[in-house]
Amino acid sequence: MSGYDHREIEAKWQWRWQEARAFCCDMDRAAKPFYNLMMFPYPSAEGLHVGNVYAFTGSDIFGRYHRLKGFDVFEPMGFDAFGIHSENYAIKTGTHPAKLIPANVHNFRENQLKRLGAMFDWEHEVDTTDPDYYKWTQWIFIQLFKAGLAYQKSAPVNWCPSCATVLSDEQAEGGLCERCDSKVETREMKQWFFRISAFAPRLLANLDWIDWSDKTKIAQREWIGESDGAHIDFALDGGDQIRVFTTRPDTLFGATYMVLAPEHEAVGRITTPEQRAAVDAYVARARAMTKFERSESKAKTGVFTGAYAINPVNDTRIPVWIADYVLTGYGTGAIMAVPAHDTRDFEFAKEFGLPIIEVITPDGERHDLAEAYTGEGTMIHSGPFDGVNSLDAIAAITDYVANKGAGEATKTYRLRDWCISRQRYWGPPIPMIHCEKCGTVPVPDADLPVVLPEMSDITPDGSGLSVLARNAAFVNVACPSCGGAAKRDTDVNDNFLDSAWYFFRYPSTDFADRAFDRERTKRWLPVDAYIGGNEHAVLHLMYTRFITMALHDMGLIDFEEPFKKFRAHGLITKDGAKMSKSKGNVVNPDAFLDEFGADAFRMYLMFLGPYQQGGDWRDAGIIGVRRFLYRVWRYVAESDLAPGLPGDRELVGAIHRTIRKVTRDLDELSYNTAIAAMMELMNELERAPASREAADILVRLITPFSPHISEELFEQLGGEGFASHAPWPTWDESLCERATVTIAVQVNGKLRGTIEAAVDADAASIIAAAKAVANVAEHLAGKTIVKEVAVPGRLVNFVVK
Ligand code: ANZ
Ligand code: ZN
Repeated sequence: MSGYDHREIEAKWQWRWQEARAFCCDMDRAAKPFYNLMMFPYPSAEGLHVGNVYAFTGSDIFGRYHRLKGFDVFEPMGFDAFGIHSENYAIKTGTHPAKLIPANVHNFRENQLKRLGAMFDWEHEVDTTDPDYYKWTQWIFIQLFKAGLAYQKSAPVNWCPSCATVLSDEQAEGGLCERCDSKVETREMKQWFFRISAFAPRLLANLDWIDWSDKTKIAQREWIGESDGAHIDFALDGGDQIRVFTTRPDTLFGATYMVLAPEHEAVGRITTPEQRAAVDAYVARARAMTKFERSESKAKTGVFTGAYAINPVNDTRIPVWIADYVLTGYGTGAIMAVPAHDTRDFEFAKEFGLPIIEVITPDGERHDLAEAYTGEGTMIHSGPFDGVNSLDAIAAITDYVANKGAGEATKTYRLRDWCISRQRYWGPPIPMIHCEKCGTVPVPDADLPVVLPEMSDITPDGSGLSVLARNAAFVNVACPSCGGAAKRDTDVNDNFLDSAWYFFRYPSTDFADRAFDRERTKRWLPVDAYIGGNEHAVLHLMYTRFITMALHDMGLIDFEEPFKKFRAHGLITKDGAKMSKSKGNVVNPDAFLDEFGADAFRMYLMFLGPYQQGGDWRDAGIIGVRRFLYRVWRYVAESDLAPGLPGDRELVGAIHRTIRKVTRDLDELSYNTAIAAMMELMNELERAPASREAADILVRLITPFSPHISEELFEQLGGEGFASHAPWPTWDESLCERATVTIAVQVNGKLRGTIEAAVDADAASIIAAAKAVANVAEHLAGKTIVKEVAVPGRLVNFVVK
């Protein structure tokens, strides 16, 4: 592949772009700002993963395409460098993270990211471990605290014994630690929370209009978990009142007992002396189980409290039980049990011999139920509601209860508050001071950042106390409010807070005195396009939306959704299998960058399959793409180019159709089909003498995918400036139409008419067109067609009887 030396070309253009600041925007004056964001990486010691390169390339292509269409594209990059991931690695290797991380960042930036040919604007880099950055992470924490959105409470939290820290619900999905896969335990601990649950209705409602990947929206909807139902108040004998949440108010007449979560605050109060010992023992046992164990446990267990409640619609006295199948922290932590129509209640009632009363019948008959009937039907045993359809009874009974002052319609959400404190070292210290006299006081702005102190031993000791608690010089401080002796909070933030606001910082990195500048933010945000992995659907992407809404409500910004468009990319496998270090099948980007160059690497990654679905990497595949680039090179740089477009009308049509297709595919991130179209065009072009204009268009079409070779060829063609800045080619719709031919239409071998059809129109379409010709239709009328012969481009013959 003689003249195409990717090493020389790629180094040359990377250097020129940097020299010319080719991808820096005028941050204060850009007329057509387009903020193109990708998920910034963890600077791991292993270096950039091919999955990172896949994500970045797809996003960069989108950004480059918009640059070519005339937008001022801002494409920043940075490092999500705090967090357990880095810290665990540092502990394992015995290198302090403060040493390890800067080296990793350097390697990522200088040896890897800069070679990818992306339009990164390195003048706006962020590094979350930089005190100039986390000063503002802490400031945001304080703003949330002042707005009542950050609070401390003692609660059962997810505890990872191996990471020795608490985790958020999102990081402990399914009961396993997101970082190390250990089984998560439940511990009662005092922690900091963000009040994300208060935003649940808005987080849900906005999903209806934001332009995001469906799979991401689905995951968020499920995680928010809205349930429509009612609160119903049950009076207890002793004057107490217990509120339940139910999605089935229609079944209220069938409530035969009540169940409280073992942790319910009323349990101690209402338990009768005779039941006390059994209840206490059960509560202790339930507390020791994790909520994942509780939700999975099959056998129904529980204890009677000795108390009775009154069903507000029929004044029946029903017993109050406690059982671990009712969870604390969801709904009200108390339920009315309707064994006839709820599966769990049915099993429980059978186990403990509690009454089962059928109130909905599918067929008007009464049944001896062998299992709960959970469907709809006609109301029975329901007083004034008998005979009503159960679906109508939902609203009717809710109203009835509301009129009696015993409840109301409501919605409940599964989304829990975000547990934000971590008992670890490698994160921004929580900027709070605890004073015996003044309570919890935020660190004054002038004292930010609270710098993470240097400590040589950062191993968590499993006590539940933070690493920082071992540092007396850090802990002891004067109270900002009264000046008395006080103590710093010794937890650090969850590293998901670092990444929940980084896109606010990028445009404003040059402002030392504010987290984000109002004008800059107005110009550049919300982000126009964000691309990243769907594994962050309920973590990062939920948190970013929460922080944005909170900042909006504080009046600091005028939008409440951070990303106009979000697309989740797919995952790539290696020879059909998931890539993993243990299998030894991880594709190392460096080797391919060296051997084939960034251009071929980028294009091959995008050619693996539909970008939003992913694909399978095969080492051999990249060779084909590399060969295609060489063919482009040969056509443009090593042929005698005749001026203008090719003389052949068909070829001109093919060129215009390709421009149209590639453009439309780029809009949809359908990169693999765009590449296939360019390859097909190459086949066509090679059949005719090379043309200058065709060469020029080809070079511009490949620019977003393979920018270095494109720059080199653009220069050889005498282009002004950079190919990366040249206008995107446009197509002429009239030239896209395919040339047509006249096709004879025969009936039993006799010419009965003609049609005009595209040269390559297929048999089915020309047969259909032929039947529509009036004279042909007349000769077919009333006859049976025995055979249809179609020779595309030539003739159609119908054999009839
Ligand atoms: C009576 C009833 C009758 C119920 C019936 C269901 C069927 P989702 O859809 O998941 O929101 N529930 C309420 N709070 C609970 C808690 N803290 N722990 C366990 N279960 C709880 O489920 C709502 C239903 O789950 C509620 O409606 C309640 O049982 C139960 F035929 O109330 B239902
Ligand atoms: Zn004080």
